[in-house]
Amino acid sequence: PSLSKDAVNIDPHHQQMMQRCLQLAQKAAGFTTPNPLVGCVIERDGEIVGEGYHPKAGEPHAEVFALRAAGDKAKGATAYVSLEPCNHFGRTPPCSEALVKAGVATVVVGMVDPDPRVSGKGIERLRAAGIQVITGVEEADCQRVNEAFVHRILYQRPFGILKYAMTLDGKIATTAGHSAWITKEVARAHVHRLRATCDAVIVGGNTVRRDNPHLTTHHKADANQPPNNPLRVVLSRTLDLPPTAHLWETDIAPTIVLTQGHPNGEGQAYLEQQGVEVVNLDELTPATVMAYLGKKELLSVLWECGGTLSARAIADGSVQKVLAFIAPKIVGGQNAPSPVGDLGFNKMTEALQLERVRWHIVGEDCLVEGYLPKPASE
Ligand code: AOF
Ligand code: ZN
Repeated sequence: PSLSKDAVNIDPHHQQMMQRCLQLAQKAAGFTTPNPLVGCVIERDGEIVGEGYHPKAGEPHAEVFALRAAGDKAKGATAYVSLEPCNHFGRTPPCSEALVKAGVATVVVGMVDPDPRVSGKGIERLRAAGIQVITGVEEADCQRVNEAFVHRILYQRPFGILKYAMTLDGKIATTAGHSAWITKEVARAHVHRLRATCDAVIVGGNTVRRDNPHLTTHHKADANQPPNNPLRVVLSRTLDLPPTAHLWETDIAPTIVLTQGHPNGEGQAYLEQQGVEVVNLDELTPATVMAYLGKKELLSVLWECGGTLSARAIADGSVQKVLAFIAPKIVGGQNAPSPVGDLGFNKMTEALQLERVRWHIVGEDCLVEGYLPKPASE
């Protein structure tokens, strides 16, 4: 459904309240998969009488928490929600009915729900009950907060983020392969926050052999809870992997090794003994990996791999967003590795031009954030 036809989206007060919804929604970042991040604020006579957000799949939706907090004050109030209220019986009953029952007068919606079970029907139901509905408030920000959810709903695949750190001269390691550390603490803390909000981190066998990474997070959203580690995923055709690696420490975080065929029964048995799950896919490519992780209902994955795999992931449409950290240092080296391997381009005009680019200063380093252009087929 088109948002523009009745979008009243430049009222600064509405925008401010919607930003508050997004702030609430993001408290649960990394915990709601496969569900979206949603925040809700209920306001009456210029006073906030209830707030809520969706904490976790299976738990009540944002609107329910906000309505509970508002109690009788919801009558005649305005409800702000960052995502269209649902109109279906899923894990929980429809929020549209809850809003109607509570007697709210107005609902301000950030974005239409792309989920075909809901899309437009929640808004329709509210209007049919005589509630005034205003849509498209801070829509771009609402879309961005739920970009992974939206992508998975539309393409049945997780949203792929390629993250790398390189020197000012475009190297991710020295010629000898040494890479710790390229960026400083502030940028590294940023990566830990990112891992805490992604469902999986992917590397290739080469990275395990060369860097022995942990791929865990030190970031704690809640001081009383353990860090929210992502699923660690290794792609390896040969299963020729080191016998000891931090990734096999599965009491800290789960690890899956994805392979193709049955190349190495002994290697597989050894990994399984360590608690690593080994999965044989018919064909091992970034796209088949994304399809597999999509079936597991993951929303977002972080490619933290080397240049060969990152080029393949870009080429087969498994990367939607790029996060490139750039450290102001020069390491040199004709053969020192760079973040993206061969894409088969000959002319500079073929280069992939990132869209919606934003530049951030992160401590002493820089972070460039942007989206890859969608392939013509999407
Ligand atoms: C949420 N939280 O605050 C809102 C959602 O499986 P269910 O019953 O929890 O329904 C999930 C769907 O509900 C989700 O895909 C989205 O379309 C809609 N709205 N979901 O998890 C919320 N408002
Ligand atoms: Zn709902």
